[in-house]
Amino acid sequence: MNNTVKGHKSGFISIIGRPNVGKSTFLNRVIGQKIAIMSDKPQTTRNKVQGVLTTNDAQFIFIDTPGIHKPKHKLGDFMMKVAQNTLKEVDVILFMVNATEGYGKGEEFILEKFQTVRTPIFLVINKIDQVHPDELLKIIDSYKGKYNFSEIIPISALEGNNVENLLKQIKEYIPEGPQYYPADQVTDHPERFIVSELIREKALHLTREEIPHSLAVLIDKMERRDEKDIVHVMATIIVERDSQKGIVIGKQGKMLKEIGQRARVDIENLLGSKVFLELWVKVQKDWRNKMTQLRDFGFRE
Ligand code: GDP
Ligand code: MG
Ligand code: K
Repeated sequence: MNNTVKGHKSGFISIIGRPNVGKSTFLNRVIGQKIAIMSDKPQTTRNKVQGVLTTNDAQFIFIDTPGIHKPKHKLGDFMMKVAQNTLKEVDVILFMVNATEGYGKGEEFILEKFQTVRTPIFLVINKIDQVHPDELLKIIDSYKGKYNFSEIIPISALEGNNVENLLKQIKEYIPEGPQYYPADQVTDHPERFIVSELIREKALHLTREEIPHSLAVLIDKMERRDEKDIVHVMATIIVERDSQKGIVIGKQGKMLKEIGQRARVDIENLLGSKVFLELWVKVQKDWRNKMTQLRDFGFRE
C-alpha cells in the first residue's frame, strides 16, 4: 500500500500457546481494542484474528492462532493445521506460557511442533504478577535446554509489565517494510466474524459451566438500514443437544435475552451505530465433526 520509508519496519507475529495462557489479553492490551475474545474458558479463539499495531516507525501485525494441543476431534485437527501453517508465514513467533504453571507435557508437545520451524521464537512468560521473582527464575530454568529461544521475556499482559520491552525486542527481529495497513485500521477481519465472536463470548460467559465448547454462532444477515443508521443483525446460536438449547434460551427466554442485550452493547461500540439484534437457537448434532460445514461457520484454512 504505502511505499517503504527508509528505516520503517513491518512484520507478522504469531502468538502460540496453550489455552488460557493470556494470548487474547496480550493482543487486546497491545492493540487497545476488543478484537480478540477473552474468556476464562479454553479455546475461545478459533480463527486467526489479526490485530495491527502502528507506531511512527513500525507496524506489527499480530495473529492470534488457535491453541496448539492434542486434537480430540476433527475440529481439533483443523485448528492444529491452521496454527502450524501460520508458523511458517510469520517473522516472529511468541510462545506464550503461564508463569504459574511451568514446563509440562503441553509445552513439550508444542515445542515438538517448533523443531522444523526456522522463524525466531520468543519464550514469553506471562502472568508474572502472580509469581514471586524466585519462582519466575525457576520457571525460566525449567526451559533451559528445551529449545533455543531467540529471547526469553517475562510479562504481565493483564497489568502491562514489560510489554513495551517485548514490543521493542520484536522490532529488532522484523524486517524493513512498508506500512501494510492504514494507521487507523486495527483488524482486517470481516465485521461479521467479530460480531459472531462477540455473541459467542456472551453465550459462553453467561451459560458458564453448563455449555462446553459445543457452541457456534452463525450470522444469517447483517445489513445497515440507511434511513436510520441502524444495523440489523440476525444470528443463530448453534448447539449440539436439545438440553443445551434449553439452557441457552433459559426460563421464558431470559438467558437468550441477556445474551442478546450484552452482545448488542459490544456490537454497537464496535460499529458505532445502533444495532437491532435478533437471535435464534438451533440444534445441530455433532456439528464439530462435520468438516463440510466448517466453512459455513466461518472457519478457514
Ligand atoms: P488465551 O486463551 O490464551 O487467549 O487466554 P486469555 O487472554 O483468554 O486469558 C485467560 C485468563 O487469564 C483470563 O481470565 C485473563 O484475564 C487471565 N490473564 C491473562 N493474562 C494475565 C496476566 O498477565 N496476569 C493475570 N493475573 N491473569 C491474566
Ligand atoms: Mg484467546
Ligand atoms: K481463552
